[in-house]
Amino acid sequence: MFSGASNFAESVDRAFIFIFAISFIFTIGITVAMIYIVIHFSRKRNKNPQQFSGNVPLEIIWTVVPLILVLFMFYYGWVAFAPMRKVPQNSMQVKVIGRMWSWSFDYGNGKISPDLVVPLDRNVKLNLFSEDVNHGLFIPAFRVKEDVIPGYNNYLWFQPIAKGKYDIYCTEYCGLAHSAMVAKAIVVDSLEFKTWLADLKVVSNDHPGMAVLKANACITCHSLDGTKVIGPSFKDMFGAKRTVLTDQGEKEVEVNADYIKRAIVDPNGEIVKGYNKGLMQSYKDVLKAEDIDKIVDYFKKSSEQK
Ligand code: HEC
Ligand SMILES: [Cu+2]
Repeated sequence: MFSGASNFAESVDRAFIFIFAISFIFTIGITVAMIYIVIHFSRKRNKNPQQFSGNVPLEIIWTVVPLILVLFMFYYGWVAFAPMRKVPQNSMQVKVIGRMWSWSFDYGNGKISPDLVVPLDRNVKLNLFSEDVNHGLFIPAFRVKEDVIPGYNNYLWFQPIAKGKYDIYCTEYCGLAHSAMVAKAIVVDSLEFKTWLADLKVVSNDHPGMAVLKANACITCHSLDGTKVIGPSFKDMFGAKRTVLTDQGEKEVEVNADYIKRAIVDPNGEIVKGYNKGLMQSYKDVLKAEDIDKIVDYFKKSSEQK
């Protein structure tokens, strides 16, 4: 029914289904009882109201039954949760860094990946660090979720039990592009993992400008495929016409090298019409001039090839 991909899936699902089933039964039961009472004890049928006081058997039932039910809930929850905080000695360690608004996974051998790649059937411990604000690392398919908090070394562990590609989300609202703070957890067999881990070259043959865009998380706000995210898409940008708002009013500009440099160094000087001011920060002190040249070159090339 549910496809869990880690050792925790079964116990977490059991707790979930148990609590869900009880809630479901009670929702139906309470609604039916309410409808029955409204009809059966209506004024039409009971001209003279009666007084009741106390009913010991009833009080015992509605105290003891819920008590037993919540104790079972606690039991199933505890059985699922306790092992999550006991990390096996032989776990492979990965350092996870969360920042506004991207994840990276550092394997300690020089390999830093934007996605979490893990070997099947191996225990994996994730050490969670934040560079700025609170984030939450959530891998639904593994049924694990922990807060990623600056100054507090949180962790989680799991053992992947099914190969595949699963979603990773951030579950603490961490600012504007919070919902774009996603990644993938990719479970591969151990041989494939070893090859992947040992390969320290940049695997893709990205344009150097693309590497700068990725490293600075520009593509959290700017898509490459034409969709509007928080900022305008980078697709076919070079040479296009833009209406921008400046302090002097609206004007028409062509996207060229100068415009792109201005947009990166002083993003609020000219605002593309239809977008908001103050969202993009200046990258004046972040990017070197040569990085900006690489970006400009990338935009030029990617807009030419159709
Ligand atoms: C927090 C979201 C965000 C991030 C991160 C971001 N931008 Fe932007 N960017 C925007 C928004 C919003 C606009 C439109 C408003 C404006 O013109 O300032 C924009 C506009 C632009 C424009 C003008 C686009 C056009 O179609 O005319 C360029 C070029 C640009 N950004 C480049 C970058 C680069 C390069 C980076 C990374 C170094 C980056 N942006 C990071 C939000 C972002
Ligand atoms: Cu976040």
